[in-house]
Amino acid sequence: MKYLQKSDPEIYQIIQNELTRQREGLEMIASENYVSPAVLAAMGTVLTNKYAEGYPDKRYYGGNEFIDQAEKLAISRAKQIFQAEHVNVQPHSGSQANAAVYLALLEPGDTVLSMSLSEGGHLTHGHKVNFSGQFYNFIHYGVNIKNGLIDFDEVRELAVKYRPKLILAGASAYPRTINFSTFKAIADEVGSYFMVDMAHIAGLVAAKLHPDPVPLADVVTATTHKTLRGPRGAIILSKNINRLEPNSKKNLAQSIDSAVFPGIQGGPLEHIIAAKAVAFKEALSPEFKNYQQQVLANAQILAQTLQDNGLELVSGGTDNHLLLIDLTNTGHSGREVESALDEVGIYANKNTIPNEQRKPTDPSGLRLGTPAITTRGLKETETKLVGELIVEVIKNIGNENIKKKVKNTVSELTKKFPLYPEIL
Ligand code: DSN
Repeated sequence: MKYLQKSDPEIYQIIQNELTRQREGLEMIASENYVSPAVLAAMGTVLTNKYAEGYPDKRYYGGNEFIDQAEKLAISRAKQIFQAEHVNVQPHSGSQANAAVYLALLEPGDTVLSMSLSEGGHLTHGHKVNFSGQFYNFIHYGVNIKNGLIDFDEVRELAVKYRPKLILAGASAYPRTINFSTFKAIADEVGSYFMVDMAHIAGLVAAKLHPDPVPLADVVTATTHKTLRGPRGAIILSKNINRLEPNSKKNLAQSIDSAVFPGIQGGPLEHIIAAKAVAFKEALSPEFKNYQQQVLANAQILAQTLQDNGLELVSGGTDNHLLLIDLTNTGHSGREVESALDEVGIYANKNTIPNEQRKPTDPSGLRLGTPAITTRGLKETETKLVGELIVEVIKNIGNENIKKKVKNTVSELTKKFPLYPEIL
């Protein structure tokens, strides 16, 4: 960093300010995490200088001897984690990964069945403002309004009615276990491809603490920076490497690879791919499983604390790393609460809830997650305290003295769990 400090003090200072914000705050955004210093180090390397369009041993540029070694290591480690037949580690993001799968499997206008964004899905699962909703004919299922669980009767009814070419499971704000076997049975019944976007739960799947979609789905996408705790990016896992795709000379894995490059991306980010390899090595360690168990234990105590203090959770609790507060009875909106928590150094995000009656920019819910605070070292006792602080802010949203008190407690707590002490 000393080179940066000298050559560009402005950007250096902004990065330092962000480091301080991260150190002095409690990160409760369910999709965020802190990478290890080793992952961070791999990202800031000379690998960023290299063009490597193509795949290992089949590049369009010379000089890729070491780049190939890094990418092959990333692929073999990801295969080992997920017992996958084929892995593409090049997608720059979850959105790119999903775009590549659609390009590989669908023609424009084809029908896809997925969870709606407002009930827990994702923008790239066919929302009308996203490319996915503009190029393909997405039909959406949601959750049962009474219990907040995926409504499989509705999924099956829609699948039988619309005969989608692809059924997509996976969510961004669903606090419960996803039953991939039932999705697979429905996909088989109607002859659809079955895709899973496990971005949020990839770390839990890696640690075998969530049912594994990999043996069931044709294709699985995952971001690498959420529970998987790697650099910002994504991977695509695919199977059926011996089956040729309809009207194609390619098998599924080859179709996915061609869709990523040259389909939607050019040169891969090899510094990020090296950092993915480092994160995958970490995910193969016994420590990683302990970490994921603690993520779940912390989510349980957080849910319990919020409920004990009168807050309502969508679906009545959580099975995974995230939970969704229905703020309707508090008289406050998600936006108000997000901003009040921001003031005290607790970071969360406003979120729609099932059957949302408000605007998406100011919805009725707040999403919280435990991956980042768990990486930081917080266990049940501290997570319970965090839950109590969140309740205190929600119940005293306009009270500056209480918020000041909460901010001081956040500050004391974060000092006990220093973040990146090795970075000056
Ligand atoms: N933006 C991510 C999330 O917060 O869940 C999904 O891509």
